[in-house]
Amino acid sequence: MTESKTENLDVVVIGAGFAGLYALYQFRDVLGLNVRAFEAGDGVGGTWYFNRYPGARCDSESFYYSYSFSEELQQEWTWSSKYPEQPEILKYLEHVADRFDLEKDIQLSTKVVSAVFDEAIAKWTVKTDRGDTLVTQFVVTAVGCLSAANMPDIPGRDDFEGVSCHTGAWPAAGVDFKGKRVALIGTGSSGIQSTPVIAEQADSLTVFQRTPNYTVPTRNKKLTPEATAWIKDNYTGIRELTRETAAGFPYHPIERSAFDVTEEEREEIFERLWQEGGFKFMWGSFNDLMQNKDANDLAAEFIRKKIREMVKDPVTAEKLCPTDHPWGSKRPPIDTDYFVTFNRDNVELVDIKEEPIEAITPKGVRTAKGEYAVDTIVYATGFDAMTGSLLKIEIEGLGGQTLAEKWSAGPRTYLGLQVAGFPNLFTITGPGSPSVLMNMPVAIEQHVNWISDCIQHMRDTGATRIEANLDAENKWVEHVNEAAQATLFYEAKSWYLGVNIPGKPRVFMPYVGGGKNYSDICDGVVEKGYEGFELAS
Ligand code: N01
Repeated sequence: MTESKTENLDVVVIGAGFAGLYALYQFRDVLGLNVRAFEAGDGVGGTWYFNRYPGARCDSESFYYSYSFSEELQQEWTWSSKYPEQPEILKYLEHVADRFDLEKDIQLSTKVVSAVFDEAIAKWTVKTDRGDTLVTQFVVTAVGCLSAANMPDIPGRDDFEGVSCHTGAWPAAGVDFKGKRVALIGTGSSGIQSTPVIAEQADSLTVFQRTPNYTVPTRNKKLTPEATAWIKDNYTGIRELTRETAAGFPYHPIERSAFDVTEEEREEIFERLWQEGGFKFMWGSFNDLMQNKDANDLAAEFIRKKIREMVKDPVTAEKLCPTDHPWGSKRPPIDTDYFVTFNRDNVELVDIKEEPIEAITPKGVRTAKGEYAVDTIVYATGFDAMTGSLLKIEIEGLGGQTLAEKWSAGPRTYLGLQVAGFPNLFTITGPGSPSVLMNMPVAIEQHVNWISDCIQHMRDTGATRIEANLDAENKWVEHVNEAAQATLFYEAKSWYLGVNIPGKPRVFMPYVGGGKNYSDICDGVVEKGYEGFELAS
């Protein structure tokens, strides 16, 4: 515990990952406010600090999965490859913290435990687990959408005598797999990225799969000096395009249905994008894959065909073929050598729909068919997404209502930015905003800029308090639901819907309406005098 102190601030930022670092920079250096950021990790980086599992890398290309706010920063930083690994992205974020002298206003190794709104003074009292008390006009959460690790409650989990680790809370010292028998539970993006790397290092790897996943090759490659020079020369246009598109990628959307072309042309398009690798398979192919099940089936079958070609054992190949949800209705992973890893002699796939996990024993994993003795268990079991990290903090708004009470039937926000009943609290990439359906830095910069403009507007007009209006919030929640229901997203048991967490309300949390459309809505709200918000002095 550090010495107890009370500070008066303009803004408390919770988190020092991509969102928190930029928020601190923007509020402190651009608006000139008195800001302090609190970060649970022992270093900055958020997601990229905690997700150090083997194989962790970004699924968006480096030149657009990065900040756009500083021309100097983007000119001086050089990415090594299209999809850099976690250490490089963490280094980038450390460089940003250093370059903009952010660390002096970040308190590391500190969790915010509560925030209580005092109506009389229109300020928040924030407390940390290190005994700090802060009185602040604004609280801005930058806690990340995927940062509350989900450790499944499997009987006997704590009795395991070997090493257990979660991909989203990976030990900073690393995990040595050499000579070890390893169990890996979970086949989402994290499990899919780590499987090939662990398989190379360990004596044996047993992958416990509950739901097979569609994944498309990454085809990572080094960025040549020519490619880097082109990117740096064209950053202005690249960044503009990321703000003009639905998913925040700098590529023009394809205006073509899967049924606008012949079968041969369709195969050729899928094949070309499969060879190119990455998310282009989704947004560079056809525009109806997430709306039309028949179109989606064609993409899904193409991927299943590839799985059957790559995996030598037909029984294993069939187990790896997803059939119970449309492609893309769960966040699609991209991979490096995932499926071919199951051709290795030291890798085994266990389908836990066939043989459910009954318990973790002191020696390994016991399923309905027997015990798998292992030395290490890797939980690649995902996150309590979008709301988990916010609800870990005891946030108390007007009338003593807590955020947990307000969201007991699922998150309710206005634009994913504010919650009625919680004035002067802003949630960067909060539920109800495009957030995880976008290239995150683009979503983050748009939110931070909007909040920053809003605070500046309040200063200019003498307002001291802003709160989302309940009616506007209700209409927005309805709109978010309707938008999702018009897509195939509802057909999967995904973390987008909270289905991965027992007891969590089933509510589609991100806004599927698209980044550009969403930012236009946010701008329109400002143009209409912060329509749907109540500002007061
Ligand atoms: O988590 P997930 P993740 N018993 O929730 C299984 C982002 N990300 O960490 O599908 C057995 O996707 C679960 O099974 P099922 C990205 O947005 C980004 O992999 O629920 N299994 C599933 O297979 C991603 O979507 C990047 O049936 C259990 C797996 O665990 C998000 O983070 C890299 C279980 C969890 O998959 C989350 O990905 C990595 C249980 N009790 C992640 N509980 C980059 O861009 C869960 N599972 C770099």
